[in-house]
Amino acid sequence: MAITIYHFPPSAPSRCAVLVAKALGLDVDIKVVNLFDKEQLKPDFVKINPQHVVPTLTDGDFTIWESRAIATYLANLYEKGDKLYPKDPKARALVDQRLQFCAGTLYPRIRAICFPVLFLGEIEVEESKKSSLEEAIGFLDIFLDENDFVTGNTLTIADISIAASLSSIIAVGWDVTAYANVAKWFAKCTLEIPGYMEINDAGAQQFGKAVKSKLAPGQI
Ligand SMILES: N[C@@H](CCC(=O)N[C@@H](CS)C(=O)NCC(=O)O)C(=O)O
Repeated sequence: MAITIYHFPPSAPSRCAVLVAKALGLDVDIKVVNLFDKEQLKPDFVKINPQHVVPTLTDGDFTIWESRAIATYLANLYEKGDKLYPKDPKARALVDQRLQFCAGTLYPRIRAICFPVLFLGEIEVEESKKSSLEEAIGFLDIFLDENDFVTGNTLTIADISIAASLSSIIAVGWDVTAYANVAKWFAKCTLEIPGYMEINDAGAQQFGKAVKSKLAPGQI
């Protein structure tokens, strides 16, 4: 059955879905939905996903969205081994917790800074939003104490989700060097996540450039 991912490279969640498909060695059809041109609101796409967000995945007649739900769906169905999304309940719970951390804490704090700049005309970032993001990156730094990756010493889909999110704000100019574990882990992810440069880097840079072009100087 053909798998299609509706994708927009500047979107971190969207890059996460495509990176996970790549890490699993899947041959997926990528259909770009340009959010800057509001293509997600076209009737054909809204028919597929009434919530009109990317990433959206179709696998034959099955449709799902939410990047981490896509990641776990793909790993559950198509992973040959059990490293990216371990089957052991405790190891899996830890991956799930880190995925939820990305969905519920890290990514929303990045979005709270970038969305109003990109789409609502804000040119300055409130200090409270900056400190809230610093706090989340600090939590990530603690998760990485004595670990190469966010759940231990093996790359999982949680690393892919978090790296995709964090790369967006790094591309805006956010400095993570004060968080030694995060900086080391991020550099490792750029080398070890399959297809990172090709799939993630250009999109993150495009996102960073778009946000920076609208921000007042010296904001980040
Ligand atoms: N929690 C979702 C976030 C998806 C999301 O908000 N996607 C944005 C781009 S980053 C989007 O498609 N926005 C278009 C819209 O809401 O119309 C996920 O992880 O997939």
